[in-house]
Amino acid sequence: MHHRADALWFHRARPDTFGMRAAPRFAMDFHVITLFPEMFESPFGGGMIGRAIEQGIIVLHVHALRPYGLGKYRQVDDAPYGGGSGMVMRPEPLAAAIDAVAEEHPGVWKVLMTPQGEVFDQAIAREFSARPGAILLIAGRYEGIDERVRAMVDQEISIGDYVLSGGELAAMVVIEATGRLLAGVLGNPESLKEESFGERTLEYPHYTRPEEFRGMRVPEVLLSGDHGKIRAWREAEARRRTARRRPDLLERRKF
Ligand code: 6GU
Repeated sequence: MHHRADALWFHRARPDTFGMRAAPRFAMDFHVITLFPEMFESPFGGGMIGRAIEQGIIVLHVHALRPYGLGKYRQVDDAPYGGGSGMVMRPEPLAAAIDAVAEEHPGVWKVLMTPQGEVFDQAIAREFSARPGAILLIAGRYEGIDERVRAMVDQEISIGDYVLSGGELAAMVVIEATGRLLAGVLGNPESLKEESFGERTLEYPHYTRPEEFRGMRVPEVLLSGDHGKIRAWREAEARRRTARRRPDLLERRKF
């Protein structure tokens, strides 16, 4: 039997499960199935997501796949039928791990991390952050996973057109991008509002002190104190930049 003991927990007990609180606070559970649970330790030890985990806004459950492996050696992969190089992840350990998580969290949204999936973007991050239930991210390794695992998941996600050795980093990208959209994770919710403009355009250029650095001056308009003019300048710059660097964003009006 595989129980909670098999999962590594990198979060403190959720502080908002009992007692009084000033305002109802939303918490989101992420589950990950991986052969390398250690990979999830330091990336979430600091920063915004680390703090959100400490505060119980994000609850991260990392489930090691190895205990679900087959036989004495807890085998999780095998040679491909039909021949060819590399190993393929067998379906049974993944199925057992997925079932174990789903049993504890009925209705959990199951996502397979794979380069063949739908490409993750800000719209999917938003969808995920608005989901009522937990999200399970399944990180594959080796050359691939047995095709029949696809029947066990709700969605397949890639983080872009390049090859990673495993889905772990991809899963972390999804957790970071989704987690920071949850209420209370960002220090300043205003910056999220400003970003929604930035979803179909790149950001405008930012400047801080000093006024002159190595011969480069801060644009005068930013020193003018005229907030209407500043807003107009920023929007124009953002649009100009997007047209130059990422015209695809202007064409693809998804948001
Ligand atoms: Cl989700 N997995 C792997 N192995 N490589 C990737 C990816 C995922 N997304 C982009 N490249």
